[in-house]
Amino acid sequence: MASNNAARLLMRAAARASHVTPKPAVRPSALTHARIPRQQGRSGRRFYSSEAAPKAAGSKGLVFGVLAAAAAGGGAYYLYSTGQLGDFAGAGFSPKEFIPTKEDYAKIYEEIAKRLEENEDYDDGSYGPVLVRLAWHASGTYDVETKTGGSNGATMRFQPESDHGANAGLKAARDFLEPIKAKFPWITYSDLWTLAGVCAFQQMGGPVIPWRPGRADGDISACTPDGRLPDASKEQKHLRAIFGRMGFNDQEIVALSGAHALGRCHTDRSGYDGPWTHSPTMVTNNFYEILLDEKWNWKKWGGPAQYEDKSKSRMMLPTDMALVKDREFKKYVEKYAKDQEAWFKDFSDVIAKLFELGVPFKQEEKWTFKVVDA
Ligand code: DDH
Repeated sequence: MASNNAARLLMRAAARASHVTPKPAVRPSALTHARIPRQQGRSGRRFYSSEAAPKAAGSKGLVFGVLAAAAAGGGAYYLYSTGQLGDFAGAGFSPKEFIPTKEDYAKIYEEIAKRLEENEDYDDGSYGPVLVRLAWHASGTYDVETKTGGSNGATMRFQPESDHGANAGLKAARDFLEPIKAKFPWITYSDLWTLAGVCAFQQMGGPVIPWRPGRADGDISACTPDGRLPDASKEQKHLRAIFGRMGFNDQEIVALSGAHALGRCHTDRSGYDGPWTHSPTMVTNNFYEILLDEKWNWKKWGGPAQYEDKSKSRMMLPTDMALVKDREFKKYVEKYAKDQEAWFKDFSDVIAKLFELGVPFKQEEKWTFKVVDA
């Protein structure tokens, strides 16, 4: 994506990586050898507030419930009020039937995009990576056999799912989206979380991802059992079992894993530590490049077993390394390392599929949203 937005992101990533004035012509992979300092002491810890969890659908304080209507096209929504509609008078809708259009969802996309970097002290300066992880963890619980789990329902709002080990730290993403949900109460949490994932990925320089609305929020009874998301300490057999249960093949597993170009591990969330790449707020195929090109050693520390590169500034999980240990997986790692466009295309297809697992859409048409110059 040679957009201005991508160029801007690249410059910021370079600035963060080197603390020198960025040169606009730097290629993402050229950042590979720059060292990004661990942001000790100014991480996002303060953001996982100890406030009460967002109120659950059906709970006493909920102002609106939103029900996807059975109407053809699935675009009609009805708003139910508990008498506080006046609070939302400024939000531009009335208690009547409200049928959101693509433009209404585009407004939400824009709002998320504008706020992604509102707090430069949060992690590497963007909520983008943690929003992508929220959308993935909401969707990756799907079980193709029982047709349970998936993004429909947004059941991570409830305990026990919010407390599942794999979801540690995602409160930061859910809390980030609360003011947006308050401003646009007609969107379901499950549509909002996946739209936020799409928005974050695109805004960080990734490919366009088709998306459509139609997810309904579930209740606590739809929470999925613990253990449906991957365990980072495991290897290829586990990856095939977990992603196979969602309905993904080897190529799709490898394509999805490239999302680890983004973000970082946090010792107080997963226990692991550090970013995968030197440009953690920018979507590139750098994850595959360094997986192949760098020399990875076990990190000597008291934490869980993970790999680090020679400069000790980047990390890999055991599940990441499985992608080059396994011959079938490695073929795709090599392909995506060589060809970012091929990865962008495959990633767009597979993430769109992931975000739609198990959703009974009424709307056939998928929409794409333009990258916003935020
Ligand atoms: Fe991941 N991921 N992920 N991941 N993931 C973590 C962070 C992020 C695994 C484990 C971890 C995907 C696949 C896997 C993102 C996106 C995606 C962390 C660190 C662990 C651990 C959490 C923390 O400490 O904050 C494992 C295991 C797998 C696997 O087996 C394949 C996929 C498929 C995606 C995706 O989006 C499609 C992102 C983004 C992050 C960075 C989050 C952040 O806050 O930064």
